[in-house]
Amino acid sequence: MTVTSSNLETQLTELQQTVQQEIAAADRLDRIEEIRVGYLGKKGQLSKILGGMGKLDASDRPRIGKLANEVKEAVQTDLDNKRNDLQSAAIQAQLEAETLDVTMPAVVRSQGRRHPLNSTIDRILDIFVGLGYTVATGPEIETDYYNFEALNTPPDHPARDMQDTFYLPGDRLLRTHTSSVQIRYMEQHEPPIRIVAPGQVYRRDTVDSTHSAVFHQIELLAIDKGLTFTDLKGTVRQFVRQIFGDVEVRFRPSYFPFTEPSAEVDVKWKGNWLEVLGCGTVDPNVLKAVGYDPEVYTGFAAGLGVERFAMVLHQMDDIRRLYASDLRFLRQF
Ligand code: 2U9
Repeated sequence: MTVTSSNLETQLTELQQTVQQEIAAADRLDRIEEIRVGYLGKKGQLSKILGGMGKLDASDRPRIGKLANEVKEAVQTDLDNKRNDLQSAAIQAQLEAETLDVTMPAVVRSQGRRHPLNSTIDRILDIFVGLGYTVATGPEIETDYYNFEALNTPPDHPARDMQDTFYLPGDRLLRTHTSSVQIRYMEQHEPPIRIVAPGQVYRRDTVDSTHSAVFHQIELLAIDKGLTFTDLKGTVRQFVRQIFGDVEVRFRPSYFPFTEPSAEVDVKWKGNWLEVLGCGTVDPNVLKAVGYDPEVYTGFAAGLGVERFAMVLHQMDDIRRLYASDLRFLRQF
């Protein structure tokens, strides 16, 4: 095809129209770059058209050259404008996608918390660990030996009655106190011993507002050379004051098969004497049962009911609330 100026003019105007349509239709930024390279690039359509310039009459060249420049600038401007439009639209879309509605109601996640029984156990154990005691645990299913016999509880003792203990088939029973843990521990360790034994215990009690067939105890035991009832009193006083504050404490004589002498401890709480634990000097028969020489070693022990402590500390009137899993109750703690 011969190159004429009108020919080139037509090609240039057509090119401008085609590019403008393509630019108008472009919907992505990389498409803009494709169009630019395709038309204005070194090997693009415009260069190809201008390749024919050399064959033009010299008199036509300035006019066609000017027209080519105008087309190029117009296309470049269109490309720039469209690129800006697409970029703004992209930023706008991103902003909209990332918008935070600060007025939206929060998602309320309910938070778990310690059960009052567990927090009471932790509080009590922390005090004894602070006094140098080690936490010891043992089985809830026990033999008569570990639950009664080794603890100087004779076969005719009322605690052994079918009415008071849950017996299982095969000479097994559900432990009625955690004292069996201390017997097992003493069998495995030589004095000096300072242990605290928390755990669930079982008694055939009729359930009411202050009794449960399953409850929690914490018992402590210290065995060493030269331990006396005075050491027991000091330890109990220290413990009671850490739990209840600066209260009056009173020791009343009592009886337990595994301690001699034995005492019950009361604190003056909101104007009344309140029994909080039992304790005593370990009976020599218990020491003998685990192979300790009672002429060399003495010791003291104490036991308390965790539910009772939790109820006193949190002013609860019914032990059954501690097992009911009622969130309206538990959320108070
Ligand atoms: C060994 C020797 C002695 C543990 C003791 C008590 C006194 C006591 C009760 C408190 C309320 C049980 O939960 S309760 O019903 N316990 O009064 N417990 S002395 O004496 C021991 C333990 C282990 C080897």
